Amino acid sequence: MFKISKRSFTQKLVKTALGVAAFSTLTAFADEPFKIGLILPMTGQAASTGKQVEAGVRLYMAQNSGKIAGRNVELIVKDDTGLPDVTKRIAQEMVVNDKVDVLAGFGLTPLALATAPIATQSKTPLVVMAAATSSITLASPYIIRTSFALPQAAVTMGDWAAKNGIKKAVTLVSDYGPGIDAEKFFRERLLLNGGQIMEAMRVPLRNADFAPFLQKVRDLKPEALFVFVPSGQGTQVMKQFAERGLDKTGIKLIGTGDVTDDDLLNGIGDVSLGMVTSHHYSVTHKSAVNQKFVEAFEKANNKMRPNFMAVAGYDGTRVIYEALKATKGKAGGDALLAAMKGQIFESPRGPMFIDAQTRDVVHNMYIRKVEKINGEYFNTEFETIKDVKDPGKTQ
Ligand code: VNL
Repeated sequence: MFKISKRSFTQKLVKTALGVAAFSTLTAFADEPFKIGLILPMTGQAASTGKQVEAGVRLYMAQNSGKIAGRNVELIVKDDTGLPDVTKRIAQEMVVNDKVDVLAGFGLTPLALATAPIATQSKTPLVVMAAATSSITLASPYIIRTSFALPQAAVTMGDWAAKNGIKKAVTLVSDYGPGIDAEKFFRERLLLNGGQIMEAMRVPLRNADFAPFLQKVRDLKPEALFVFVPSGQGTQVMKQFAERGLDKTGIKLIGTGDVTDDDLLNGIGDVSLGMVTSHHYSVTHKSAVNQKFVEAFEKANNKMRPNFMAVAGYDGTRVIYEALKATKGKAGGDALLAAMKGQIFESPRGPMFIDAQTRDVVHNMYIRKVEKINGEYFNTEFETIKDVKDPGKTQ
């Protein structure tokens, strides 16, 4: 009798204790902010990318302030200066000390690749908002990408060039992941269409001097020069192209949209006029969603124009917020990751889809040319290739 009652008493105690524990985890969970660890190059050669991505993230957060599924969202921003070891160390600290729920940012391919193992080991979703080498998404099953993949731009540019009578081209790319993707996929398409690459030139990523390469292009006299350089370096290539007088030789300048970065065009000026590029975002993209985005972005950033990096930051933040809503505020890497996969929505760039299988972005590619409108320089879209998946993933 005594034994039984003692047992039931203990059982009751255990039950109450469990109840209290369950209740307190629930409340703790709702009180805990949801943390996004944003790692970007805010100084150094890729600083313009850091600035644009951060501004895109902050705009989305300002437009969607308040609690998401009962939780406050906290943003932690750290500068990795564009060095992979630093990115990795910051990511580790953010996961271990700050207990971030998501890692985001990644201005250059080597920075994303260095951090991928941390995402895998800690099961933390990692949203790539800038880097664009095709293989990045293969580096960890926890990577989601909202920027783009270089082959999407290179293949569509190769098709356009071939269709527009370009048979002989020279390629000039930055000598690392995205440049090598751009070179490979542009070349494949041109060859497939009966064209020829006269020379494939690779320029170092850091402290690039394009002059000797451009001199060689002048001597080779191709019909077109296809260029990829990362966002921020376009000014230098275009200015040196003009300084060498290549703009007077009839050699057509084409490339991926990274070169005619919307953010830089007004500083580049007349030499950019008529340059044809392929890209997924242009500030002039005609849609109500984009018009609203550009107005709000310029207003919040002292008239700075958003470029494709800003849009990827904005869209990436949306993917994170919607995932948190879908899990009803529950973080935990796997649940959050599952809710990021397959998202489909209208971005300022146009329709956008996160392919659940590849965790990569599927979106339209636009062929654009640089034009002067009311004294300012813009990329204007004149052809759309719909729903382009990364061609690098199907090979
Ligand atoms: C990368 C690709 C970086 C495209 C870029 O700008 C870019 C990269 C900083 O993967 O490193 O425009």
